Parts: sequence; structure tokens; C-alpha cells
Amino acid sequence: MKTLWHNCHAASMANGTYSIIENAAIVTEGAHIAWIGPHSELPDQGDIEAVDLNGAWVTPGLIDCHTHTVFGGNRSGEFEQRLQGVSYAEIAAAGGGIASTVRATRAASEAELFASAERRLQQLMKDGVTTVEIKSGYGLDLANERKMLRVARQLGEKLPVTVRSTCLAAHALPPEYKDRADDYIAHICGEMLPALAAENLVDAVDAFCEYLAFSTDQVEQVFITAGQLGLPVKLHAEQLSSLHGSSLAARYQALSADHLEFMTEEDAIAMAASGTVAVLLPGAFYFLRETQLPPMDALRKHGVKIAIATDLNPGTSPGLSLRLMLNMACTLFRMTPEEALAGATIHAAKALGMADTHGSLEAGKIADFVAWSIERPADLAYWLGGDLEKRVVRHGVESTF
Ligand code: DI6
Ligand code: FE
Repeated sequence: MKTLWHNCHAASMANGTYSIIENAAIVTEGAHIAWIGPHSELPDQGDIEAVDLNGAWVTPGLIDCHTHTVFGGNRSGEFEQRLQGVSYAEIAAAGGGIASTVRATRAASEAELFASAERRLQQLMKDGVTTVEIKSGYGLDLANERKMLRVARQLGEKLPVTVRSTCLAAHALPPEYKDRADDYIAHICGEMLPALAAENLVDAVDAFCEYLAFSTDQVEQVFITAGQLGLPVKLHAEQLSSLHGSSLAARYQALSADHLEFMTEEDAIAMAASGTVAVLLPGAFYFLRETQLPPMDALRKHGVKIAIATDLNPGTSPGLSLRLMLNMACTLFRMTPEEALAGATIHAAKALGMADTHGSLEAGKIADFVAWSIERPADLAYWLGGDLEKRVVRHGVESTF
């Protein structure tokens, strides 16, 4: 079935720029874009269904390429404590922090995790998100990581959104492995990853490379296992200190290295050479009141592709709006609205290994797009959240939710 979407302008985001088409027309055929261009050049389509978009701006569906949407409980109590002067380290020493989310996630049933994650995912979708990555990493044992990844899969089956699930078993040390990080890594590589991959629950493998999490040597073990299982890798790197995890990620052709405030120019050169996307997470930077900015000049100079994501998680970025993150990327990191939008579309697709099919409006790609009632594309990075008027099309079909 073919449909003509017309009376619109498009920011197609091909090549990572707005690539504006004024007075555009888009023809979808089934789930794909069959044709896009200026309406005046539209080849004769015969008698097809036409949808008038009333002068809207059409962009690719937004892609949130780094989230921890599935978790039990939340940590607003810790937020209150921190604002009263209790430090993150003190909270962690008292059993809070990631450990408290691990307890709540382990205690929750699959149905409970689904219900709370569905509410958060619906918030992201209200913002025009049509593809989202969801990480595990609050289960930290086989049964509970499996539970989280199953919930991620179910979200993709039940909601009109494409979900990529990432195994982040190497997020933190579970209490059973206290002071035995190498043993936990061996367990991840020997038991957890092979089992979860065999159950087809894993699209990519991630780890948290940080002095308070896992070392580059430990992360490398995880990457080697992922390679043996045929799974691509990603890495939380250089968020709080410089361990050159991003260079390690580049050596393993990682899809992305994420956070990166403390990365060096050498890391940027390595990432550029391997095509590893830099995923910047301004929500975590803001929420932790960080001051070290990611090295924007080095990333730009060496041509590293930059994506922007919410990092939606209960501890460091309870961010429910990807558009708000675009604004923060501009105000905090000095990105342009055009760079920010590329970061939530085509470069985010690349960070998920999906750039051949998603992230820009081009013939042959999946027909995931949003028709926004806005004046110009920069509006998407301009408004601080809010529910902008829009129509969302996924796989060629208008979503209502
Ligand atoms: N980096 C982060 O900012 C989050 N995880 C990570 O690897 C923190 C997650 C949490 O505090 O729950
Ligand atoms: Fe994260």
C-alpha cells in the first residue's frame, strides 16, 4: 500500500545535516520510504492515498540510543539527600546508589518492571522517539539480567517503537561478588553472555569502564566474549575519569563510546579511525552538576560522529525527554541545533548499528518520521520539553497513543 504525505517541509538529516527539502513530498510503500523530494518533482503516482500534513516539518523519528528505561523503584529520595549535602559516595556506602536500584529491580516481577518501564517509554515516545535502546545492568545475575532483557523485548513487541536491547551485566559489582570483580567478569563471559545471547535477548554488549566500576582489562574480556558471540560492543567511558576506555572501544570497533567528558584528543583520533560514535549524555552531566565538558573541538576536528541520548536512569539522569537533551546539548555543550538533531537521528542510528535503515529520510529506508507543527527545525532543540504538537509515523503507519 502506497501513501503520499504532502504539504510539508522535510529536514531529512541525510549526511548528518538538515538537508532541507522545502515543499516536500514523501511516498511510503508499506514500511519503507519509496520516494522523497520536492513535490514539484514527484513522479506520477496514479491514484494513491494522500495525507495533508498542513505545512508541518518532517524529521526522521527520533532515536534515543542510550537508556536504562527498565528498573525497579527510583532514587528521588537520594536526590533529596544529595541536595541536603550528603555525598554520592556516602549514599553508596550506606547501600544506596546503583546497589539500591539493583535490590529494587531484583525484587520486582517481570510484569511490574514492564509496567513502570512502559510508562517511561511512553513519555519518550510522546517526544517523537520511534527507536530506543534499552540496557540491562540492574539485575547483575543471570536470572535478573534475563528478566530485564525480556522486558525490553516485550516493550518493543507491545508498543509502536523499535527497541534494541543491550546487555550491561558489567555495570556494577553485585553484592555476591564483593571484592571479586575478576570473578564476576569471568562469570559474565563464561555463563551470562553466552546464555543470554543464545536466548536472542542481546543486540549489543556494553560495560561501565570507570575507576569505581570495571578496568580496561576487565572490559576487554567482555569485549572478547562479545566478539566470539558475534555481538557488537559499546562502552560507558571517560564519564568521571580518563582510563582511555574510549580508545579500547575503538580497538574493538565499538558502535559507540558514551559520556566521554574526560576523553583525550588521542581517544578522539582512535574513535574517528574506527567509526565509533561519541554518544554525549548532557542529562547526566547536568544532574551530577559536572563541570568537565566533553572535548567538542577535538571531536569535531577529527570528524567523530556525535549522538545525543537521555541516559534515562534512576541515579544520574532521570530524563524523560530527548528533546530536552537536545536543548542541553546546545546550552551546555555548545552544539548547534542542527548537530543536536543529527545526534538524535542519523548519528544515533549509527550508534545502534542501524544507519543503513534508520535515522534519515531517504528512499529505501524505514518510514519512521515525525511531522512537527513547528516553525523551523531548530525549534526541536529550542523548547525546554513540553508536548509539541506532532504526528508520528512508524513503519509507514500513523501511530496514535
Ligand atoms: N553511568 C551512569 O551515569 C549510570 N550508569 C553508568 O554506567 C549510573 C546509573 C545509576 O546511578 O543508577
Ligand atoms: Fe548510561
